[in-house]
Amino acid sequence: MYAQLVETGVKHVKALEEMSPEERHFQEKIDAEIKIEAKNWMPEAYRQTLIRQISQHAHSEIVGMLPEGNWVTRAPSLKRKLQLMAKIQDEAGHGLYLYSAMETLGADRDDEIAKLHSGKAKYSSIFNYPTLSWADMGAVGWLVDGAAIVNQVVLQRTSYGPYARAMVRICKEESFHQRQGYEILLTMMRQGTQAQRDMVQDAINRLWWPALMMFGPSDEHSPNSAQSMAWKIKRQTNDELRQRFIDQTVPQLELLGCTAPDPHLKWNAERGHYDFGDIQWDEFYEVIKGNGPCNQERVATRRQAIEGGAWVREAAVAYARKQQNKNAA
Ligand code: FAQ
Repeated sequence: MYAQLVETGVKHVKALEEMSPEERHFQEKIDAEIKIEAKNWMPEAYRQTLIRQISQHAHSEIVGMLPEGNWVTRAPSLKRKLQLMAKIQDEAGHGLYLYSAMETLGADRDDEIAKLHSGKAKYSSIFNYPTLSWADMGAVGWLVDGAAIVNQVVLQRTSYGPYARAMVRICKEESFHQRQGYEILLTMMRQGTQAQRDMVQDAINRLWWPALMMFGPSDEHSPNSAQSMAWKIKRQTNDELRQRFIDQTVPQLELLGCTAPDPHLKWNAERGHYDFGDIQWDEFYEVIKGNGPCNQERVATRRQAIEGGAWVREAAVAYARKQQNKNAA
């Protein structure tokens, strides 16, 4: 697959003979599955690719708290509310590990967050869709965390050590999120009223395609994949991961007694995979350009949170300074 990507020439990937001795040594380490650590030499483009991907990933975790935060005050029971709050807090933790991993590459957290707030930085397209009913809390956990796991399990083997290690704990927590989401949906389907079952199907209808878009553009239109695969930042391509997600999700969909909004979704015995219909890539590109249903609202909420919390940070710094002066006296 990697060779195929190089052939499509999406972005030029240097062959060994085009590399400087330092670059060749670096690539040999990668090929030998030796992790790259923060203080090791690395090509500047490798560093920048990681800062781009890890910061986008961190922003996704933080912005991803917002669609679920929308339902904390309206959870149907105390138990559901506690579960949802625990999940949202986990996502905040994931953002913090990832910002820390990004800082090991020399990036400045405040600068990267400022890019998010000015609308310059990307974060996962999925979080620009609204969460309209309680069933969306189940569908987000099942489909969105489910898609995130498929992508992140592979990232546990990414070539940059701090990113790979952050992924180990994140994956454990995401599996809990995925199961709690699925359990919400199963409960609604098996113990709920017809109106609740309809709500589940409606949530799946709205979130199915956006969940498939989380894996990014198809391989032939993915400018970063060839180089990221060569550097083993990515271990599998966008399309390979998307197919894996579909293959493992359809049996769960059937167990729920629901359907996907895709008339072309069908098991293909010859390929050993599900076939599926065309993804609306125009919609994906509009969303990542900032024109999705909730982009403006999400960025505005983040900006408000950072501005509203400024006094807390200022007070903490003033208090630390006061303690320092006291200790010095
Ligand atoms: N949304 O060349 P590629 C979660 C951009 S975590 C927005 O294929 P790459 C947990 C891409 O950045 C979800 N933008 O790029 C949770 C690039 O733009 P650039 C986040 C997208 O990096 C659950 C351009 O398109 N997970 O959900 C998207 O090689 C519930 C070209 O694409 C991660 O970030 C998209 N879906 O592959 C939290 C995982 N797809 O920067 C709360 C780590 C692509 O060149 C609640 N990231 N783009 O201008 C990755 O694995 C990769 O970055 C990909 C994209 C696979 C997302």
